[in-house]
Amino acid sequence: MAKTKYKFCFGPWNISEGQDPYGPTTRPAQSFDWKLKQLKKHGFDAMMFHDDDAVPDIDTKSERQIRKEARALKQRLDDLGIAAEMVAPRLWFAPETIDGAYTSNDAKCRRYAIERSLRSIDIANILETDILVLWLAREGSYIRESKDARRGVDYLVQAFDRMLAHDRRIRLSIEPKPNEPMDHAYIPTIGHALAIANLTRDPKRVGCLIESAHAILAGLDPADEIDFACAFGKLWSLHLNDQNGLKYDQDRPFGCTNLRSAFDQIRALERNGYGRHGEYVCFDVHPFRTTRPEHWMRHLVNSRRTFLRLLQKARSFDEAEAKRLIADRNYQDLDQLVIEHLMGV
Ligand code: GLO
Ligand code: MG
Repeated sequence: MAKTKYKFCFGPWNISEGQDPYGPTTRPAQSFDWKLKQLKKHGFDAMMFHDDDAVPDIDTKSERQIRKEARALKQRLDDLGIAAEMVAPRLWFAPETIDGAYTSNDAKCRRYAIERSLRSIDIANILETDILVLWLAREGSYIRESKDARRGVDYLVQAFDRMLAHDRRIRLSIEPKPNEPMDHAYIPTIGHALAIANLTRDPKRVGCLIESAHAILAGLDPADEIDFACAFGKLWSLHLNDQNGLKYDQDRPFGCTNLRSAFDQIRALERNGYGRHGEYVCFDVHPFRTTRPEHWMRHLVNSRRTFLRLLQKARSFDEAEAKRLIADRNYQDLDQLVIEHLMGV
């Protein structure tokens, strides 16, 4: 079978300015046009969009205005030959989402979250992508007794059903993350995402997105998460990055910390044929705070470069020898085979 030719993307938020909870930005903001140009220049094919990346200040705009601005953006993307990989409602900034979005205790806030998601679907239609990514940032609890997690599931299903009914083609790609900003999230793993899909009106249009760092934060192996999602035919998007252990979400360059795990993630993508039906490899990575403006694209360029180098490693791995060692239950030498292959000796 012909080898998969992977397509790459990132989001405008991945060219971030360096602020953290303890200090301000360390780089001046770049314009959206600059980001689009960089994307093309560095061999990427598509951009991911939050709803308000596509239509800034979306909450102040009418449906008509939102559509008009989305159409103007589509024209710009077409002129530059850039696709939109997905649209994601940003449901963690507005005052209405302080206590959660779809699962807020306040009915008005829940309505806000659903309405905003429907507008995101309208934008996705105009940008010609059928993927709505749902990173359920504030769906969870800080204080367990403040929420009813069973009701939380019902609210999530109600919200997903509204989105599925709004558009017959849209597919919901749930991005699980176990914590941050919440203490505990309601959909912490791919298993949770795929289980809740079955409660919706159209389970086959509810799938998932795996982010390497989020899997690591959940104490899971990202490669196994990939295999699991693919066993259901439900891996529709991917945020590759890296994470150094159980601490704040780091969004480090792909492979920079867990090189062997990155190799295993690529092997999992390869054996499942990820990318053969138009799926993209997205890098949800951020520059280190120390990064100078003139080195601004390096984290993205390097992640893509590492991916392509590890892809060669995955494709040149001695599968016959691995098979022989597996048959002999000689996992010691299988382990060493992998290590030496990665070391290039
Ligand atoms: C944060 C998430 C975030 C989402 C993005 C798309 O931890 O990874 O970056 O991927 O907002 O919805
Ligand atoms: Mg992500």
